[in-house]
Amino acid sequence: MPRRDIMAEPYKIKSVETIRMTTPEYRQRAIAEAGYNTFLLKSEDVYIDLLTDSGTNAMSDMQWSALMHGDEAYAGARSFFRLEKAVQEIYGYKHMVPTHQGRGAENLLSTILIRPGHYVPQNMYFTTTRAHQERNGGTFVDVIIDEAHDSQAEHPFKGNVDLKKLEETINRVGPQNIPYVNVALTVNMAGGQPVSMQNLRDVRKICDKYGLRLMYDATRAVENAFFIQEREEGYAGKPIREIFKEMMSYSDGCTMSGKKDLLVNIGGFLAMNDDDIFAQAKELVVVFEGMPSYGGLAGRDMEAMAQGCYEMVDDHYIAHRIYQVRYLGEQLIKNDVPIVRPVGGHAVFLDARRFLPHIDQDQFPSQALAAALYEDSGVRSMERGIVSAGRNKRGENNHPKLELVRLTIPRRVYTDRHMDVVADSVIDLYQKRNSLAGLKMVYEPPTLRFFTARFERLP
Ligand code: PM9
Repeated sequence: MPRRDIMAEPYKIKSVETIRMTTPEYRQRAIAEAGYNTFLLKSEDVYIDLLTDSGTNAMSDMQWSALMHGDEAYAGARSFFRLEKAVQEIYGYKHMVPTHQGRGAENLLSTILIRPGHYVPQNMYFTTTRAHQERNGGTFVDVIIDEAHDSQAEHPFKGNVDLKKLEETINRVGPQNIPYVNVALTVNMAGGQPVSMQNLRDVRKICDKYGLRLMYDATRAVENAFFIQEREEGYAGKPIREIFKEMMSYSDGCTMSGKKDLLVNIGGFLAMNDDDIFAQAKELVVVFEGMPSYGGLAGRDMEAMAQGCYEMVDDHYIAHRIYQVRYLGEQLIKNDVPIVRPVGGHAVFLDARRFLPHIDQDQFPSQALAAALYEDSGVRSMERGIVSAGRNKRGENNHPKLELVRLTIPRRVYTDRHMDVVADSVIDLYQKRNSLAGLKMVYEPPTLRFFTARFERLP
């Protein structure tokens, strides 16, 4: 058991994967060839991969052995029923439709419920979620509290919905034009910031008052449950599994990317209590994904997800996960590197506006910083700023207040020593920040441009 303040990994290592060391000259060439976009690097050229925590999890021995129990029947597979039971037990929803990943669930939900002229209030946008809302003619409305847009504002629940903004939105556009209120747990683009239980209850009350559905993006909801246990009155010492179930009980369903909380490499689901939405989701899933009993997944993937449902709510596992992210964040804070405060659930976010104040937002400071970090140490991170924010309906660049680089920690993959290497490189870079230059975009795809856009370095 942990003694004093030392928190070691609550697991031991059974299999290892060698990672490759490269030289600075090699990395300079590699990032230039990748158009200064870390998404376009080859993973074998990366030393520590903090691009994302999505699908990059290390599975447990129990998950690997569950793979062998995969029932690969085309229809009615045993593995589907095991996943359904796990979702019902842990999340508490009545129905579940598997999808190949989170955006598969977003596609189903948005196609079923959103019509042109609709508005979807949400606690900050997420890239793929908003893309599906817009594809179906909807408009995303940001109803997160103002503090979420300020990287330095210390607030225990920076992901909270601003109840006043939510009610004003409902009254402005009319409840009949709101197919559902969407609450993300935690809020990725705000820095992995949580939502309090009280806020979820309050949002539920407002939804009930206007007869609105409340859907969650439950992608990192276990991390959210940890922050409630740690910070909210009445939840200290309460098992994560109970807190998690209570959180879910205030909603009508969720979209879920299993590639995060569920500790797997692929998978997702759409869950709901409503029989009619379930019927429609089953009809639609066959068009996009596959039979409602596999939704684009192999039986073995559903087995691994089902096992992940139980492992993710283990109190020791989630405490260590959050601790490791914080361990990295605190090293940076100690060295005055500007990061989003407080440190969130899945990542440490560098504040590129403060890191590189000499680079204008239209010269992509976060993209430039992510490229420089790779060059410095082979650490791969991700831009979460003006490139990710895309363009508005008039075709102009959105200018988000947060201009960030995300150092995302995969679950159960790296040790604290890896975190030391990352911290060392970021601190070094901060000390020579004045030598970094901005970028110009030379290729821009029409949607979700951050994945494949290309850049050149400005002199
Ligand atoms: N998130 C991430 O790296 C992977 C794609 S974007 C680079 O953070 C939320 C809150 C997410 C998310 C994916 C999805 C989509 C929905 N909601 O990637 O389709 O963070 O499984 O999930 C990514 P899928």
